[in-house]
Amino acid sequence: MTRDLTVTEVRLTPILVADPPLLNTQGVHQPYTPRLIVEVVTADGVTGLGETYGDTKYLELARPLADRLTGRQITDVNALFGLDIAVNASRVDGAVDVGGLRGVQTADKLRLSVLSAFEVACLDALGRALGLPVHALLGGKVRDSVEYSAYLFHKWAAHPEGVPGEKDDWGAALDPAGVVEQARRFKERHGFTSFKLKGGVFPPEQEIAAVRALAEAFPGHPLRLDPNGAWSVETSLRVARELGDLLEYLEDPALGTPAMAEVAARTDVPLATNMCVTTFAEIAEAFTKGAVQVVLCDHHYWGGLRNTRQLAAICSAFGVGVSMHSNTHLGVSLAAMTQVAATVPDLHHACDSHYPWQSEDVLTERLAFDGGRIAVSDAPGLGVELDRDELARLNRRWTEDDGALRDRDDAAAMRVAEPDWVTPTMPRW
Ligand code: GKR
Ligand code: MG
Repeated sequence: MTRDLTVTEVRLTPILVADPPLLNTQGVHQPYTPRLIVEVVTADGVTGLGETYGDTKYLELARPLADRLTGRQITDVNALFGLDIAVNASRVDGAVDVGGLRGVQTADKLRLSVLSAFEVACLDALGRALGLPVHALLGGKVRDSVEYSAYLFHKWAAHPEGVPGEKDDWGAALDPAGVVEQARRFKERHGFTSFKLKGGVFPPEQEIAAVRALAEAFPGHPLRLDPNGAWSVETSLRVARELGDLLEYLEDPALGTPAMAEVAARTDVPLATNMCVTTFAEIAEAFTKGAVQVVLCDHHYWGGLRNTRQLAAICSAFGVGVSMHSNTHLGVSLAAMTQVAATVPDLHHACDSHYPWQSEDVLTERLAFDGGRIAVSDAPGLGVELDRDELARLNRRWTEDDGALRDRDDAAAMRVAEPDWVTPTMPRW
């Protein structure tokens, strides 16, 4: 049977998704975070789904891309990456991404972050049209489930008074005991056996104590600590000395490749990053200097599932490990992460995911962690279905917002509680 794989429509739906008050070195998560859902519809009426960051600058780029994609084939993914989409340079604000803690911001990276959602949507549509899972389009899965780690955060019990937002039932975690309690709940609810603590929030001594408490409560479980570059080289080395035996890896202790290389040269603790190697252009320097031992890929900003596989191949050639970074995301992205992770042979660390923190989703059925793992779907495409009512509800929230929450800004959210808060200068400690 001949199929018509021509794209007849691309729907872009910006949404605001509830997010708990999770603390990081820049501030705190806002009560709602912006995401963008992309739907690519073919002449045959097949719809493919993609998801990416939903801040204004991503949306502005997605709109012309949606127009350009219409009329093309969903199989034309390589050409999609060649489409000439002008990036508004004023939207690329400097060397370090303030809100997202995701490394350098370049026009190309912004473009790739948007393209990735279109790539995933095309692959989902193609898989649905052919009756094949996305992993089959990427060469096939090499595992039946993908392991994720529990992503622990210091957090407040609730967003500041007077701030609209959804309640969460995780409670506060502002000291080592609170972190251990949170980890217990992650384990009870989802079966995770590997834990990552977001650091850079409290002075290193407190975060060292939290990791020690985790090691005592969960002996033998892999542990990681990620202060998002908040420490100097000397502080990083001190933490490495104190926690060396307990850590699977230390994630972005110091900011930037030169500092990471200096730390790496003076410790045996492996260093992971989603901040100093976030684009193909950054690989050569970091790998030559031995700055990182594990790259945490994020298919959004690396430019999709096929680029994720390319990155994994490069890492493997250099003997560098690969795993996955995550930012606040919904089930469409988790399904995409799982599909591609299933195809990467050298994936030896549990991937990160914020998903357990998201009480809302746009799927008819939430993806479930079992023993900390997500089963790799063999259903056509990504194997997930859109809940249109929920999509519309979250889009209404975005439409009704006065603009304050349409761009993630963790420092602004922190200022609600601490009016004098300014984005800290790194290194903080
Ligand atoms: O969501 O607060 C957060 C994280 O700090 C996130 O923004 C980072 O990009 O999770 C990320 C990381 O691993 O650095
Ligand atoms: Mg990180």
